[in-house]
Amino acid sequence: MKVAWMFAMAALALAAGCCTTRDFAKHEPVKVILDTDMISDYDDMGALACLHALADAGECEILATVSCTRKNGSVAAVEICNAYYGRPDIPVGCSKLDSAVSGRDKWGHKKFLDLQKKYPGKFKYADSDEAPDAVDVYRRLLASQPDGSVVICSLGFLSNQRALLESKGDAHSPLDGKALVAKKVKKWVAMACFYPEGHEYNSDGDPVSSKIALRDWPTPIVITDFQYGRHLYAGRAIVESDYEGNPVKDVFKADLAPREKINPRSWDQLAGHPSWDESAVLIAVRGEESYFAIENGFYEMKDDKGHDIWRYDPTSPSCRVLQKTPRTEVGKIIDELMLRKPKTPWGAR
Ligand SMILES: [Ca+2]
Repeated sequence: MKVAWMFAMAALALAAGCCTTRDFAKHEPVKVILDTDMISDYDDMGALACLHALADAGECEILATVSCTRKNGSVAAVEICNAYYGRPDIPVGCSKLDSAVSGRDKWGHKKFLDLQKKYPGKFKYADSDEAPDAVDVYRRLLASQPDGSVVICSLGFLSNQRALLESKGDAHSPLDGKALVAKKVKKWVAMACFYPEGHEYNSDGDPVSSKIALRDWPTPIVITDFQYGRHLYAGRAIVESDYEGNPVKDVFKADLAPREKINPRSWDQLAGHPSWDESAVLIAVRGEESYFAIENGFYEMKDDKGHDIWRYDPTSPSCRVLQKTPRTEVGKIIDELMLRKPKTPWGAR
């Protein structure tokens, strides 16, 4: 088994090597604010793991990690992952909007709460509502960064983007939210929406906020939608690894369907779980043209219930991604990143 595992690791490294060792680390680290839900699904945790691995490689700098969901263990799950990767001091925050999705009793949330039992002392905010206001975190970090330098990567509901746009000038900056975003944000990469037309979980959860955020955002938006990530699989490799004390493995192991339950129609497949959120992190750090074809256009929300529509327009600065590199190859790149061990796990020196 161990020999088979080593062969599997070597094959993954070989498959991903052509893409991980090329020019990605040559550019200045991309400054990223990650916005996650961590309430039910767990591709968020895979995405956060990829982001830390890319930070370890010098490809990005993680400015902040905030939650768009409330009254749950979302922020603590993020803090535990940040601590595991040796970055316990990354600023965290949580939405304060009444319309934000909230609760500890949602499907799949137990695995995030279980992390608090397994890793005591590795988090400050057992309940996400105890964390600072995500808008204040956004405004503080954005105000402190060079103009046009920050990439926002959202993996969940669009509540924080709406609240940020509607924020007023404060001690961090006299600019209102929209002006601050226009000045500091290079682009917003969002895992959201169902194109060319339909409904999707992230854009449906707080639909009025989605509509406002997508309508009023003043810089380019890159959308990786439901359709792109649905058949992009990763995560089996870390579940079947011999890693111990790894919160990313813990979360994937809790919910990934076992091999014997896989069938052609199941959500999970032999390679793992749909990697919607991991695709957003790859786009945020390595760019939308790294492994993806892009189609420029505009998004539209037809109503206040999250009905997504994509309008093709080659003159638009915004785009959605489509397949370029085969999804099986992108999945291997994600697995390789998730399997990288932290430079300084739990901050050990
Ligand atoms: Ca998510």
